[in-house]
Amino acid sequence: HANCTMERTFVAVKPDGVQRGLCGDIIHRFEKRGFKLVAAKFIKASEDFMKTHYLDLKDMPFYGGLCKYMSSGPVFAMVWEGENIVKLGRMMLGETNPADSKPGSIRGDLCINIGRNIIHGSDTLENAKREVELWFKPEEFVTYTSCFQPFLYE
Ligand code: IDP
Ligand code: MG
Repeated sequence: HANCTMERTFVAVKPDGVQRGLCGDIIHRFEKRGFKLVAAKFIKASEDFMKTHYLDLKDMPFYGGLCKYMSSGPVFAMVWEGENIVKLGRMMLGETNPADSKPGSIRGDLCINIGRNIIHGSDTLENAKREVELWFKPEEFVTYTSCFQPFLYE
């Protein structure tokens, strides 16, 4: 994998996904694809923290409700690593609206409503960097070698 570009992306199971017992299914999909978990924590974020996370959406009518919902219960926050993971991760999530998400995607398989779409994933490399740094301190990353690597990357 010396010639491929490794990326990191921020993924979080939202409070509805946690309550519905979907953390395992979601983690399993990223594991099975071959991605590498490099940081994870189970936390209840504050409303102010979620306002920072979703700052890009501050002018949207759903911003207030979104930040309340995201801080209403625990989220499972993770950083996953792999080749092209920002784009591939978004494809695994499906569309923002579960109604537009294809079966086989996380949202297309596991949820119905845009305001309860169970999972967050960074949409660009730039936002991934920002979100990873917002949610995790450097010492929260675990450095290890995945034994799968030579079988996942040419
Ligand atoms: P994304 O999560 O697919 O990146 P964004 O447009 O960044 O979608 O919106 C962030 C989150 O805000 C969505 O995942 C969803 O929970 C919520 N959201 C987006 N659009 C609507 C809406 O029209 N009504 C209610 N909630 C929305
Ligand atoms: Mg987004």
